[in-house]
Amino acid sequence: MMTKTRYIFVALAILISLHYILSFSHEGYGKATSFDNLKAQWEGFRGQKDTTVNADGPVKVWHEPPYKTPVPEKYFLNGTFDKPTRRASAAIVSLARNGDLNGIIRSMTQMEEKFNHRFGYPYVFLNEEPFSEEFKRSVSGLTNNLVEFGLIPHDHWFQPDWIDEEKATKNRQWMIDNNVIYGGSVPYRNMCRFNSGFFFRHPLLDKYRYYWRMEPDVRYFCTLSYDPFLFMQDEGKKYGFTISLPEYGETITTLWDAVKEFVRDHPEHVVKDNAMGFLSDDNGDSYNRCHFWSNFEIGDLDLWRGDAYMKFFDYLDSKGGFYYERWGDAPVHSIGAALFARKDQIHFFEDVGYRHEPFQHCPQEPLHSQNHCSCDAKENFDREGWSCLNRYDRIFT
Ligand SMILES: Nc1nc2c(ncn2[C@@H]2O[C@H](COP(=O)(O)OP(=O)(O)OP(=O)(O)O)[C@@H](O)[C@H]2O)c(=O)[nH]1
Ligand SMILES: [Mg+2]
Repeated sequence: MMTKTRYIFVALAILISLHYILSFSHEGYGKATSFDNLKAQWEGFRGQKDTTVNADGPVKVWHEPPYKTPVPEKYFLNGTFDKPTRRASAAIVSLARNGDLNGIIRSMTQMEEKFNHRFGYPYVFLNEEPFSEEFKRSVSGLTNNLVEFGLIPHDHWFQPDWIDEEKATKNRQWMIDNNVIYGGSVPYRNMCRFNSGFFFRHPLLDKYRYYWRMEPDVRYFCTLSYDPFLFMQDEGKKYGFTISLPEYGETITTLWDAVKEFVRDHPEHVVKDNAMGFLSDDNGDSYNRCHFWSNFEIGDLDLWRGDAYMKFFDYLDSKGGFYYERWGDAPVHSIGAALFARKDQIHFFEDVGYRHEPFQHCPQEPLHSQNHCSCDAKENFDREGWSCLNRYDRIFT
């Protein structure tokens, strides 16, 4: 005799098979169901409290943002002389010009002091021009670990030939006239497009799975006594941030339209339990301009190398918005992470004190004392009215 559970399984199997047969044999059915499905994902997940099962099996349903649960003890080194017993496949990655040397020295000295002298991760520096001997020597001298310097392939950096230069020039002039930050700069646009779609394809990164993005002249305020890469790897995280804020609207006038078009045409790429609630206050209709500030990122390179994001980037690139507007890598990465990773795979590094002018994230007590943070706890972007952390928090409640 069949048990009740078996009946349910058999019925489910028949339903799923029927759905697949119909999806393949009737295009309309396939589109309609997957789009409906998608809409339900955007609308339905907020507030869901029960355990849920997706294609990967049972997944935890969060009742509060995951960062409220302390990082497990097992990731920490305890005594000062405690050595890591294992390491992730990861590197600290920095895009820089030769002229950024002093700023890089300042950032890297802190990176070593606060974290990496204990953990021993390698560095990769990328540039569209060859690094000078002085740059290479100075930077290599700051660490005992491997430091590699890579040249960016021409086509990964410079404005593609198919961009209508007349239109691009006219739009840059409009931005200059309207005081849009970096509105007149082509190199800035090259940088944003490179960071959005190419840095993770550089051959020097092929051997790594995780990266920590480091910019010149940033501050790392606190001691980090655990390995964030192992944490990301073992906990299945894909993207980590410290500060989130709204993007300047003038730089992304048509970005959201392009995102919506992509999602309409490729609903199969949007994951269940995504972070759309971080990006949109009206279930995806409009973009609230919230993004993770990408000058700090700890991420899984495979998120960007995957089919979903690669297709997404190509789609955006084909619109020309990196040059006709001034699409930043921060909103592009953030939208990519929010749609192609589950919301619980996006991690707020609350314990990492960080400053990139003009904003900082300073951990509050007890983290501030535990991690010996050298920032003023009152100066903390999370408390500002226009931090987007509340949008991140609310997707878990
Ligand atoms: N090789 C190279 N690196 C660049 C270029 N422009 C910017 N970068 C690097 O790209 C990253 C982001 O550039 P930033 O100029 O810091 O951009 P931003 O953070 O939006 O602006 P700031 O507020 O000025 O820091 C940094 O790591 C820079 O060193 C460039 O033309 N060539
Ligand atoms: Mg910067």
